[in-house]
Amino acid sequence: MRTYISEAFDKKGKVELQGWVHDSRDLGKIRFLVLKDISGRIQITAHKEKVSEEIFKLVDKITNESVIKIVGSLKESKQAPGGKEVIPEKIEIIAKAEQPLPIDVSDRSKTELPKRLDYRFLDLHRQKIQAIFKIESTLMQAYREFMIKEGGIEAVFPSIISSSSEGGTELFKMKYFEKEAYLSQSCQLYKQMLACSMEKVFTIFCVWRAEKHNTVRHLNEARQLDYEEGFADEFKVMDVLARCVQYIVKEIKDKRKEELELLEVKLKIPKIKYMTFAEACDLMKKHKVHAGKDDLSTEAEKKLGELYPDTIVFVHDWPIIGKPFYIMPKEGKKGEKLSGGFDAIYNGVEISSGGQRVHIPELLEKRLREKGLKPKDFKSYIDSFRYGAPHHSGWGVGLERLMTQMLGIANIREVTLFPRDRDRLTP
Ligand code: AMO
Repeated sequence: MRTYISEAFDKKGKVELQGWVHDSRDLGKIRFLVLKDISGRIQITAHKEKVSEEIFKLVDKITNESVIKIVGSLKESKQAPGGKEVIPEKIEIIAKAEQPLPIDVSDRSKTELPKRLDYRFLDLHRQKIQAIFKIESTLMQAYREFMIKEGGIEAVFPSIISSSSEGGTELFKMKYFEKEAYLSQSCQLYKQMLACSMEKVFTIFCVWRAEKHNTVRHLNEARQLDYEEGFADEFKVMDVLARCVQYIVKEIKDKRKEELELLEVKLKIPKIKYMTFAEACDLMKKHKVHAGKDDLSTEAEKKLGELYPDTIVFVHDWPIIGKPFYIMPKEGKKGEKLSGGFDAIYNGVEISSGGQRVHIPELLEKRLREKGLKPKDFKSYIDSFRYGAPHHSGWGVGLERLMTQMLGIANIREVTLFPRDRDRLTP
């Protein structure tokens, strides 16, 4: 029966291990292999005098990253990492790895990201890369746990839509029998409809955006953590978001210590800061940074990250002109045309946007027209607010953005298993 490597360190006698050959060394009369599986690594030591000739020869032939099954006895060893090694008695090559490997998968790999992504399946043999996706898995689990504790209902929404949910641009068009349809830009309209009956809803949703630019912060296929709550204003849901990210970070700190260490990341539970859009603009003026007019500029987001490190900065009371049709307009103290919309900036990048929604059909029709969209294309969405729909608010967090900002990783592709960008459609 197979023993996982981490468990072998607590055992004595004979074990059967299965895994990948991470490395090999030839010291003449001694040959070493490093075997790895999902639980750890162990040294396999073959002395010319202590193993059969057949095994000694076979060890020589095994290429790095090949999959092997090995039966051997465990032996205490001061030199071996972890204090134990395995003396092989039987080795079976389950799957030979062709040589040369197309990318360097050693711990100190120097292969550049685009090449690594071409061979992502092999890149995933690396401990550091696995650490990223183990953390991502814990992030998603923590998100679900938090939301369930909060009383949320997890929902699944359609990925084929008939009209834009985030404005008229950036849609991937597709043929849907005799009709034209689009890949979903967000689950915005559906989560709103659901919050108007089930109050607290959440989902992890895949979104498609046909943005032509190739940046380190954008993907054409991304994932969002979405939340929507009935009877809530934007301040209520900003508080939910603040606690949610703090919970996620705490869970990762507790459950992914080894992975964080491997990635050399010192995670801190984020602090929370609130400011209005006008206050953010004043702050930028003071620091001589271009703030942006209806939207915060990339430089302004970066500056907020410098001024408030390890902090989620909520910028609210956003000018309505800079927000989508579904965001509720509101008037500022001096009659400014503001909104119930907000953005959340974390370590210099927007990780989320959200706000209070328009739940009044006539106002929604007006807002759609103002954005150059046709109310008739949104009939069922508008109708959903005609028969008893409370005010409601929500947000969407970019899963990959949260990962990059939490781990201090510059390129969003690094935290995406199989990224889709302007140039990349495989693997
Ligand atoms: P928005 O379009 O701002 O809002 O998206 C929400 C969050 O998703 C992430 N994100 C992206 N990440 C990578 N690549 C992209 N191309 C990309 N686009 C967006 C960002 C962003 O903050 N429905 C609303 C949310 C809401 O109001 O509930 C929405 O989609 O982190």
